[in-house]
Amino acid sequence: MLRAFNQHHIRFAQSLDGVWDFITADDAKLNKNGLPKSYNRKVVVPLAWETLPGLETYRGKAYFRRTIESIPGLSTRLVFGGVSHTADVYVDGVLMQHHYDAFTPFDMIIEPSDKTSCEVVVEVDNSFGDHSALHIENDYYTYGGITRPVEQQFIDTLYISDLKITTTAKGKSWLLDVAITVSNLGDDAVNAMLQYDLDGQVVELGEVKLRGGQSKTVTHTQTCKDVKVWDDANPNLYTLTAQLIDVYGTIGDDLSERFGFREVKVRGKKLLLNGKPLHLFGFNRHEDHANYGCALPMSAIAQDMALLQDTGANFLRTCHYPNDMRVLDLCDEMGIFVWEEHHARSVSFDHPAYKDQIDGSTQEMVQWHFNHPSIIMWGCLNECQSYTKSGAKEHGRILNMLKKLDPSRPVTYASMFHDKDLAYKYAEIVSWNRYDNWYGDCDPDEGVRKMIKWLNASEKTGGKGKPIIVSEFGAGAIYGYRHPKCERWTEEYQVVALEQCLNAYLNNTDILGSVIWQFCDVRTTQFGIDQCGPWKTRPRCNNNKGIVDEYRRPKLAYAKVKELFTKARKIKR
Ligand code: ADA
Repeated sequence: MLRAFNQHHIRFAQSLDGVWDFITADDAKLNKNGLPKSYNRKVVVPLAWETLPGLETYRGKAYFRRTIESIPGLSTRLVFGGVSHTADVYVDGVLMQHHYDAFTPFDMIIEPSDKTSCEVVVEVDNSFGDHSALHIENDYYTYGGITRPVEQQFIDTLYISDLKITTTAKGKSWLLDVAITVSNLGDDAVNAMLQYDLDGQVVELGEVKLRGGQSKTVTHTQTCKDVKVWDDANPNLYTLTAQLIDVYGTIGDDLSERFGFREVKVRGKKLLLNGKPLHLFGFNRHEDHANYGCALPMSAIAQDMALLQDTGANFLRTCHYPNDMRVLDLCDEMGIFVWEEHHARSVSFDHPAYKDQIDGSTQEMVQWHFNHPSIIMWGCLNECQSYTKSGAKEHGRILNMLKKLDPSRPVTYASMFHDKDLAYKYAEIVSWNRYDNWYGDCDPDEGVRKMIKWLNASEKTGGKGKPIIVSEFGAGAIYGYRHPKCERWTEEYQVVALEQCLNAYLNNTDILGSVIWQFCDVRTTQFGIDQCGPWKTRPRCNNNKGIVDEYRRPKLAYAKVKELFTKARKIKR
């Protein structure tokens, strides 16, 4: 299932997760359409192919195939939660959809026919090169595969293609802004009645008329009283279902979204949720697991969220890309605040594909994840060139784009350039990645105080008076490597390093969020014996700064973080 809840009660939707045929391009003989003549493995989707024997480091193309049902006369909508990293989708041998980027969903429509089935082949490519500006050799692994769930839906000519919900506090009441988009796939003009159902209460929106091929967005604002607000202590969720009424007066199509009544605002140095100051205690988490690669099943995702909350954390940064929608659904349910970030870690703005790909990641992230109450800020451009004039301008462009796409959430980016950074003026929250006692030798307390003083000394910094988050800090520890001398890479060293940082940041009243790098150990791009690359120095070809390892076995630091987060949360709530 794409989501952790049912989005359709009328529209027929079924999961395409399960067994698909599979072959790599290295093994395949291709037919005249450029697709494999035969397949040599059965695999289960969602899948990172690196979990298959013999493909542990395979980089290149591979093909996934399966037959899907068709209903004569109805269109089929396919929704892919994520394909890593480039997908070309063929239906009955014809290329119908191209999508770049592992971390955003995409959909496609197969036109009606009189067939009762069709063959879907997905050509997947996880290679690096000139075609890829965001998926590059990096401090996390770009896996290959259909790595997130796939769904098939049957739709008529007219269907509900989008639903966006925004809540704004107004005294003791709330304004609920609903925007429903209806699309006409046919050539002829059509009309239908539109309504929505909010937990049993029906609001009629009247008739929508559409020309052939047209999409139209209908908006409505409703005042709601006596609502139960959403926050971390009480993550109250509501379900709103948009419904199209057909000529027989029955519901012909529907789309449900969940939302929470909550409002996030920046006020001076504070970040407010429903008017109350927020304190964020959290983790950066990559979607990575020793057993599943980036294709974590729901049970493994749920275990991560449970571990995160067990440490006393209330915040997750989805470094450095949009997450699986099921992660966000769980955060909505469990009251975990989220900084969701588009896909960029130290990317080059000069890459020829950069602009299209970064704009795509940004727009698709907001488009698909807009309704999650857990997302309290959008992030972008982790550790990119914010120290040059042109780099800062690019930060301004993306931060403005995010704000335009969604004015309801604050925007930020994680900077490693500190007092050389020229882009703070474009962000509403200043975020620093600091590794005081790992890469640098400075004392975390002294280091951060100096920076805060600098930031607030003059308007020229662009960050004066803005809220501050320490968006990354951490130290490497190899699971099981213990030594009383507390050397680098021991679990003991990580305890001391995190303790120093947490004591400095949690006790500093100017810092509203402390986000540990990182939740779990993750695989980095790997290099052979004769190759070099920036990640070759990473022991085990992993980034080992997790407080649990890649199997989720807790390191010594887990207990220390739990002690300090729990203590701080008691004081700051
Ligand atoms: C950076 C970066 C992370 C990771 C980290 C580290 O801050 O944002 O992706 O690479 O450093 O472990 O060095």
